[in-house]
Amino acid sequence: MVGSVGRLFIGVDLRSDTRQALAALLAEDGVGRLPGRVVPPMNWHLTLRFLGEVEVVECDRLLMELAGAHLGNSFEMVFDGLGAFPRRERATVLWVGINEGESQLQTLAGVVEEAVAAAGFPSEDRPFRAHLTLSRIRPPQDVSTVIAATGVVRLRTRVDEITLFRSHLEHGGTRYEVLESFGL
Ligand code: 2AM
Repeated sequence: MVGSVGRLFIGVDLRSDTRQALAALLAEDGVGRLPGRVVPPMNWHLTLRFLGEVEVVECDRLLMELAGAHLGNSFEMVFDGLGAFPRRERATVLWVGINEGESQLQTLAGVVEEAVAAAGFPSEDRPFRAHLTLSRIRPPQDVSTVIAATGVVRLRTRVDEITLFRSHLEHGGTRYEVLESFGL
């Protein structure tokens, strides 16, 4: 069958209690008004691998590879502090970083990359950096003050599955649909 399944990516979804707790923490810290295009809490996730437009056949192969992949054990991760890409003084992405659990996420991203490669996708050359995007900033802005003004954003949660998402670009903004989840 020929045709596109849409714009896909593989990531770590947040449990709803984690989503709420993180939103509350950020609000408490006065990060109510972030610069740029703010990602609404319901869209928060960690991207492990962006795929772009995917054909039906490629998607079938990917689902098979992910289902057979050795994703490892579930683990705990700790969200810890804000940061920016490419740098604070000229930021295009403002994010929440991961402290504990970062190496496991790195390993997981590696396993996902192998599955993606086995499914026939070209390899990703950008190095993986675990982060949760809070806002996308165009043109770039200095976010040093926003980051400095933020108190301790520390939240522990458990990663026990990865998710294949489809992103829908709609008038009201982006909507992420869960296509399939794979337990660790
Ligand atoms: P980000 O969190 O760093 O912004 C869904 O669009 C996810 O895929 C986003 O969270 C984004 O990661 C990532 N993404 C979007 N477009 C991308 C691209 N062209 N290359 C790599 N990652 C992309």
